[in-house]
Amino acid sequence: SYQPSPADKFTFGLWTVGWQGRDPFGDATRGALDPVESVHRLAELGAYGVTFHDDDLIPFGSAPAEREAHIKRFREALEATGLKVPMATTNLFTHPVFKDGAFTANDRDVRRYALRKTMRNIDLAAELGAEVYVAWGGREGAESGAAKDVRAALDRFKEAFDLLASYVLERGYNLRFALEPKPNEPRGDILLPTVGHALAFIEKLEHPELFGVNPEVGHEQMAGLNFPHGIAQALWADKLFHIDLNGQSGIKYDQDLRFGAGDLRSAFWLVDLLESAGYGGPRHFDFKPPRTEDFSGVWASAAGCMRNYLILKERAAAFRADPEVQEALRAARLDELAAPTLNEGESAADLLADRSAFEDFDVDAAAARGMAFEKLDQLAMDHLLGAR
Ligand code: GLT
Ligand code: MN
Ligand code: MN
Ligand code: MN
Repeated sequence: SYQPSPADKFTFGLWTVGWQGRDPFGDATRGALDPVESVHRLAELGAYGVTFHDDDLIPFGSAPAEREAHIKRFREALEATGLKVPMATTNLFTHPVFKDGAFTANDRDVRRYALRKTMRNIDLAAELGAEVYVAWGGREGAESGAAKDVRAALDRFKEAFDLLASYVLERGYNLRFALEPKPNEPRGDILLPTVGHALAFIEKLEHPELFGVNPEVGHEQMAGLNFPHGIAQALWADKLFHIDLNGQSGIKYDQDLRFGAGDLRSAFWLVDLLESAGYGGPRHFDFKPPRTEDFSGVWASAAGCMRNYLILKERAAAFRADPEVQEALRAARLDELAAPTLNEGESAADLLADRSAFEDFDVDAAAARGMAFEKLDQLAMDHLLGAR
């Protein structure tokens, strides 16, 4: 059966099931959801944990006593259900003060305020046991050219993350940061638009070891990119600190569909990759139950995310275990790709001396070899569709 349990490590943002359906063209279609109710519902559905923005839990502008009361109720719900908080993040995009961004806003006082807001929530994240702190720079960007000096903005971005890293180290928190790329929306163009941009940026920070990525399915697909390939590179770089699972159909607005909706083949290869690579982090859903749904639709959508993951996990395992697939993988020479191109200890001089590599290499015969990829991919398709 596809019944999720905490061992599956499924987590949900409070803002996902709690999304009220407000979009640029229409008002909310659902009422507010009490975070305490979300915790209970998600636990009943078999989730492992919840994640939050400061403002999801504590309404923006709450007085200190109210703030404590919200945190207390939330803690009690966590204790009652056993749900964990593996990740937290900061809302640096809803309030109009962040209209030109937060860490890279042109206004220096806004940048200082954004740092303070983040540091305060980092304290809470650490208190609640979170080990990953996500940074989605949704409004770090621009709509027009001269409005943003991108090189200066990247200096400010680095300054912010260097400060936050030193803060976490000073406080002795067991917390690492995961940068979440997105190409556009809500800004016309957002800084660090893809996984690749984020990985390159991280290497310029004072403490690159404390930083990884939190790629979101739909965000890479909005840029027309292959999500499993981006995830593979993040894994290869040891930088997959967290992941946002959802669904997207091609290059258009950020759909945030439930996981498995949208590009199903990409979802299959993603689950195959995460499971075969032994990714140990939470399977975090960042989706928006469509605004057509009432609350029963919200919970059906949340349950669907987990169910689709588990179905795909089963299909991917069946694909890998199928002897015909293993033979097809050999025919496609995946084992050869896994072997180093040079012999052990072989130098450039040795390669130059190897006539079989060049002078005697039969280029035409090699060019004529078929790769046998279509048969392999059809086997995958059969497994995905339940036809094998
Ligand atoms: C917002 C965004 C998401 C980010 C969240 C973290 S908030 O919903 O669309 O992709 O992951 O700030
Ligand atoms: Mn996300
Ligand atoms: Mn999204
Ligand atoms: Mn989102």
